[in-house]
Amino acid sequence: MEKLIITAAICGAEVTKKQNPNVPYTVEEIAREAEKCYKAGASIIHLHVRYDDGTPTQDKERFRACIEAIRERCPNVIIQPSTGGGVGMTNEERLQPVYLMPEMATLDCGTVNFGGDDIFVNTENTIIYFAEKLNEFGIKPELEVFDKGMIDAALRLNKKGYIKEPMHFNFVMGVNGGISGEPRDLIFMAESVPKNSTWTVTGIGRYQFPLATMGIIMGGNVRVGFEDNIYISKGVLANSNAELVEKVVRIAKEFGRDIATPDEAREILGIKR
Ligand code: KMH
Ligand code: ZN
Repeated sequence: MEKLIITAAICGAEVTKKQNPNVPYTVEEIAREAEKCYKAGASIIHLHVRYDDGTPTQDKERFRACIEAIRERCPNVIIQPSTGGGVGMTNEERLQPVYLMPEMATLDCGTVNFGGDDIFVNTENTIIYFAEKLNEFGIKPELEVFDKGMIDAALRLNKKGYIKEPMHFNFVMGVNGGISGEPRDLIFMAESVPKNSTWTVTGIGRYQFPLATMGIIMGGNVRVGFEDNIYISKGVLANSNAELVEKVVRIAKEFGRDIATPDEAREILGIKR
């Protein structure tokens, strides 16, 4: 089995300090959390950025500041900016970090309800437009799929040449409106991607560690972090994203799965620097 790639999604666009006071907002807080996660075993930082008051933004200069601050503390970690941003942002807003030429970025593969009146919109034309931008800049996409139909959408766009192989999927499971996070759901998702692709699993809320454990056993990879879950165990808030990463490392050790360094993750994902 390949080594385990751990991604830390340290702040997202929706979770707030009201829910967990340790959610990072400022450049300094984001860089500190990223460094702690890297030291704990994360090889990828999935990055959203905020203004100091917590407002989510896709502002290119804010991304630049956060990326530089993270690079100062951990020069080799893979930084994966979000092109999803926050619900309701325009395509051009969302695409801004791509112009900083990161080695990786997300590519959301369909529209999904996010609870209440929130809809995270990704029309087919949006997906194609974003895919072409990532191709233009040589950025490795992480294909964010919130449901099985989004895998099928990605495979169709692969056939049409918009998404290149080997594909790397992120199964985001347990979002209101997306696929649930039961064991049968992960098996269904993992069996639905081509054999030459790689995948990581993101369990939302209470699904985080059960799905992480399954991902470790099945030969997939794992994402944890405050974007997806704020608890280290039932009802107990995590002090840092790094605690969540450390827990994954402990589980992986129990099952004899070694942890990938950033360079090993690049090799596994086919990222050329
Ligand atoms: N915040 C969500 C609306 C991504 O990073 O690409 C979208 C999201 C997906 O988080
Ligand atoms: Zn995200």
